[in-house]
Amino acid sequence: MRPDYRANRVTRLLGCAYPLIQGGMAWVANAELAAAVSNGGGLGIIAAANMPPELLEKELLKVRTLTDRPFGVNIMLMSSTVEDVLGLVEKYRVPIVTTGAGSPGKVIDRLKPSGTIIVPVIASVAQAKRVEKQGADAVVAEGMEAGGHIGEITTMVLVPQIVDAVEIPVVAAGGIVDGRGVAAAFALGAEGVQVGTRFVCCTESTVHPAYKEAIIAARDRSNVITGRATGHPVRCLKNKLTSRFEELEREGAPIEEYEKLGAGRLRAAVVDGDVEWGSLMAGQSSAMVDDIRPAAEIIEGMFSGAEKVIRGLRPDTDSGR
Ligand code: TUI
Repeated sequence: MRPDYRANRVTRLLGCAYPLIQGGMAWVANAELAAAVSNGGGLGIIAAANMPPELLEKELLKVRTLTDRPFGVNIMLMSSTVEDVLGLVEKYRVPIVTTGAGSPGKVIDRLKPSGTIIVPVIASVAQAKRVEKQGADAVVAEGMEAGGHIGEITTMVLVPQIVDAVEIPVVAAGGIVDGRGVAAAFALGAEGVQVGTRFVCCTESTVHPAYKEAIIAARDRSNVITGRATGHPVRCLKNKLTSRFEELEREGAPIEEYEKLGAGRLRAAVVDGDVEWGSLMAGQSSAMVDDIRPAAEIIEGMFSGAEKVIRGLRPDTDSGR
């Protein structure tokens, strides 16, 4: 029997069938991906990142043609376009907003009065407590297994601490790709999962095939964290770009050198498929991704897999006794 996720605080809050949020991956999370995830029963997300406002507007119009289910927009708080993004979220009545890479106080103050549901992605207990006080509806606790810009604490250790520290529902992120990961997240007290890397490799993802193949080829030690010296550590698959970043770190190069080297690299990877000099942001879970499947199948597989794991932990439930 399928557990009734409608009874879960996260699905009730987000209005979707499964307590799963798609990661707000810059350049990757467009209308096609968001619609595929929402149509598969999760919450699809369009990443506003540094998108020019007219492009984000196009994506918001497009997603409505592809799904009538709830979806969200991720606001990257380090972006210079935050004001424009807020205007578009209001104009198109986006029901749910996730935030990353900063403190979302201003976003909450601005969007809360119109009823927008706000779910900040955070990476420490202090940040979780702060966003709860600021009025967040739920929180995504993102461990350092995740791809892109990350904190310093693992999912295994971060999630239970945040569950203990706040009253609002906690969604676990970082390293989750299959039923085992979903079951583990729930065992730690999370009421949902956020999944990024796995969806880069879904059929509907418009990411360049070479990027998808790099994730599929990745093994346990294929990831590296660069940029610690800049205060913005980023996890990517190892390539020529990450080796050059490591050299800069050894040399103690000034921040401007990192910025110069990093400019345009994510776009180069996602759009042009430059797997040597592009920024292949991806989580440690890359090692566990070995195929490209439709988003709906991935979601269904994760939750039916989780059920099997949970049943296996309680053998008496299957024995008929
Ligand atoms: O935001 C992410 N992941 C990202 S953002 C991104 S774009 C980027 N590229 C290069 C450098 C920086 C950004 C790629 N991947 N995940 C959510 C996340 N948010 N992880 C950690 C945080 C975070 C960090 C600081 C949340 C709050 C925060 O508050 C700052 C403070 O003052 O405590």
